[in-house]
Amino acid sequence: MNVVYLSIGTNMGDREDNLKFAVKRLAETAGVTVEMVSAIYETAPVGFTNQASFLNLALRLTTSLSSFEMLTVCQQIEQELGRVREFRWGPRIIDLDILLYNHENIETESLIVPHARMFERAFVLVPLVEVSDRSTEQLCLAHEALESMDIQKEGVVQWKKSVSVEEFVRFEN
Ligand code: PH2
Ligand code: MG
Ligand code: MG
Repeated sequence: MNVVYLSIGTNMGDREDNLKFAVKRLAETAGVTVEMVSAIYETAPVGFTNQASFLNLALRLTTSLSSFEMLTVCQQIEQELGRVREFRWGPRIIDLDILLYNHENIETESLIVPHARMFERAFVLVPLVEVSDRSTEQLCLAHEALESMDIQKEGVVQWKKSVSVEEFVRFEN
């Protein structure tokens, strides 16, 4: 089994429904088991700041799928929610990013793991540490980055407490 961490973000439409739909679809995917979902955070936009605030969460899953099959699953869910790619770091209905895939380092045109900017982003690290331990070097780095940078305050505020995966799966839209 492969252990995978994802980050999900949204700042368009009904943001909570978008997150719920995405987690539900992941949980329903053959070969994927969503193990734990973080709380939902409301986060100030990073990169391009003149846009609405985001809701972000992180989750841990186990899967028999390869990293590239996981990427395809993520892209399919983005398509289902009608994501249109406008510009880099711009507003999005949903964004599913693979943060970690086991302890692997992957550098290809379509997929870079660990996610290139994850260690600098509070909106990624705060939810990630909630669903992770220090079992691999990359997770150790994530915990340490969060502790040492004191970036909790950088516009990342808990918006809704963590709930069980079952609660996401029950979601109807
Ligand atoms: N995603 C981005 C760019 N900026 N800012 C926040 N707060 N949350 C995001 O998910 C996010 C972002 C590109 O993927
Ligand atoms: Mg992203
Ligand atoms: Mg993305």
